[in-house]
Amino acid sequence: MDSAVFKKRLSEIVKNHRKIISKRNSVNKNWNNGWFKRYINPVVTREHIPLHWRYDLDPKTNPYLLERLGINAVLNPGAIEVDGKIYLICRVEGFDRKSFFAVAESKNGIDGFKFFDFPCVIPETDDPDTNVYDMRLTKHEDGCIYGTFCSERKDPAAPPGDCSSAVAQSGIVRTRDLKNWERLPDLKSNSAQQRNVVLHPEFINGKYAFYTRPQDSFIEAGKGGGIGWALSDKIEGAVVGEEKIVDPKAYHTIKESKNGAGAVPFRTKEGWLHIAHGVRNTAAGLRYVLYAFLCDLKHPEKIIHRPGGYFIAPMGKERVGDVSNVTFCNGAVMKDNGDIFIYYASSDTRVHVATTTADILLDYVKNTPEDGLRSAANVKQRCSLIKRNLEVAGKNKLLKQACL
Ligand code: M1P
Repeated sequence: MDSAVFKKRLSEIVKNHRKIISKRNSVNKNWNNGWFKRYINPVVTREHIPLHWRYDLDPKTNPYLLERLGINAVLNPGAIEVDGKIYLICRVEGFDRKSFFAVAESKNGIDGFKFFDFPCVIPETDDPDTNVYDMRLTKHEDGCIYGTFCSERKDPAAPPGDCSSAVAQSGIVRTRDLKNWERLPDLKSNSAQQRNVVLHPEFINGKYAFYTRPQDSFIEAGKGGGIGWALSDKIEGAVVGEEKIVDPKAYHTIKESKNGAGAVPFRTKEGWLHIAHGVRNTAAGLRYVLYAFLCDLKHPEKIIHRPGGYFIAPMGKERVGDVSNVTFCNGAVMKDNGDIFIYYASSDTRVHVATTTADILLDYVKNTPEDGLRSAANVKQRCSLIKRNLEVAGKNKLLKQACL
């Protein structure tokens, strides 16, 4: 290939990449339930990954300017605010199925995300991880930023020929600048499988507190499951004993198959706000949705409000991707003024933002009725809403328009 052709291809890929990373975002006006704002564009996709992470840009070694190391998806970021900027530690998955972490930063949190110069280099332990993903970033009151993530290794008990069975445990890293990462020993617990581990941002009785998910097998919760809560005396070589179930999975709900803690909870004036994920089975496979709940300020292991149903479910194009019908969140940011940015991935493929405020979320968790757990109970709930509305509307013309 002559150099003119190389140059032409280069100008095309550069132009396309610039277009993607400079795309402004705007609110999707078709979504209007008042809980949060949805946005037209995803905030980070595989196409946002810098070109020099994917292409060999040397015409001598790559005369056709082919992509050498493709990126399949960018999903499930942990999130943190530092000096007013928002940083996402994204799970980036190569064409080779392996995930790694990479940090992207934005001034406003809704567009303009740009990756750091290099992906994160996460040290391995003596027992190397085969795959790492879904990091939660906790700004802890001990002064450090911690990342808890899923570390996956081949199940040593897998029979010959079984190349899928895996063991998932929680890896832990520590950083002060999101660039240099110190690997601490993995969390030790009594559970066979451990994913979706979140480090609570404050000490509890002088101990480090973790939301966990004790699970029997890799995909299925089995007899285990639910969001657990456990304390560790230390973070360097963290060990937890009994995992008290804070939020169990429940029959015929959005979390009937399994659930898991999501973003690091926000401290608000009325309690710790959580965004978690719930999973149920359908004829089309597992369906992952996000739900919210509020925990007591002094006892973060105690739920005080649990609205029924889901908070965010996949909508429109979000429904389709590598693993369809999935919304997943492991990162959100609350600014000092109460503005909240929830980062969620759709169908394990790309990352979106939903924005809301602490006041709105508190209103949502406190005033959305709990799931009645039976059709008849939920019809009763809805009839009582309708009756109250008809009374309130009375002869008020404006309100009556909403009661037709
Ligand atoms: O594919 C959906 C999600 O499946 C897993 O979540 P959980 O452990 O709750 O089943 C994770 O692999 C997650 O990354 C993925 O988005």
